[in-house]
Amino acid sequence: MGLTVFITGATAGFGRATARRLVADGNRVVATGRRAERLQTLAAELGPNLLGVPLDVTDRDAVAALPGSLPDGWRAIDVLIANAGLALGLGPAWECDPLDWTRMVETNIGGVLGPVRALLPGMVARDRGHVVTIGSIAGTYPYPGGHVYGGTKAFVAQFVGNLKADLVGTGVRVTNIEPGLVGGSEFSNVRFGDDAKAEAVYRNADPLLPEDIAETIAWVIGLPARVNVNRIEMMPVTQGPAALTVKRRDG
Ligand code: NDP
Ligand code: 8X3
Repeated sequence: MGLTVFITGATAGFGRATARRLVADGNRVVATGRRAERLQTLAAELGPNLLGVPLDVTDRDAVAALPGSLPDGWRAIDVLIANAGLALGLGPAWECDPLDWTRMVETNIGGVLGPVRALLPGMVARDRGHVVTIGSIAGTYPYPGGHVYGGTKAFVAQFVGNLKADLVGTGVRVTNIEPGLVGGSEFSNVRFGDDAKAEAVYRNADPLLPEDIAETIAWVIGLPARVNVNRIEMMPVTQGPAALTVKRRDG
């Protein structure tokens, strides 16, 4: 029998690609996000194994009401994919809008903690389940302009490690997937608020695609129940870490 999977941020990018992939694999998916019309379109495309539920992950009451607020038959979630997230801006820390920092923290940290806290008790009680979070290489490798975005993803990586420590001895698994450059999503459009600037990020770079992330998630949740993949770092072959920088005062 297929799994019941709950995805945050399924209206675009990785979340939508993962919903498509997991339904095609014979699972049932609760697809969430703020843009209800996109969820309706996805439900029309994928049929009865896709349940669209509008949800803002920063809405604490709505998140805390999970899974009881879901329809009968959809409440025993086997897999949570805590994917919703965003970066805002790429300027230096001292020039950014402090409200952008707040939104990143509330979405990328609060928006992971809320669904995990709401759905984990059921998984532990059933002694089976899997929490998959979407971190980023930005949580490991600092880069100019990454400040709070990278900080939120570092939080997610450490949180998942600590969850693993709590879950030892249960049948619940936890995995943080940490991608690098991925095109074909709205990530950079949201970050820059400028489609031309977003397009330039990926031009001639042959980035990863959302389907590559979906493939990785499908693999990791399909492994035998004894296997816990703690973290996966993935980049396109065109990307690598930069050397440390030294700014000389003379010359
Ligand atoms: P997209 O912008 O394409 O998708 C982001 C998704 O998150 C959308 O479905 C959006 O839905 C949802 N979302 C944003 N804010 C909220 C909110 N408050 N409540 C509910 N849903 C929300 O980006 P990606 O698919 O590229 O990114 C997915 C995840 O992967 C993010 O966590 C991102 O940080 C991470 N990531 C992305 C990389 C990349 O290069 N693209 C690389 C590494 C990690 P809606 O607007 O409808 O609410
Ligand atoms: C998204 C990848 O390199 O823009 O997490 O931070 S990056």
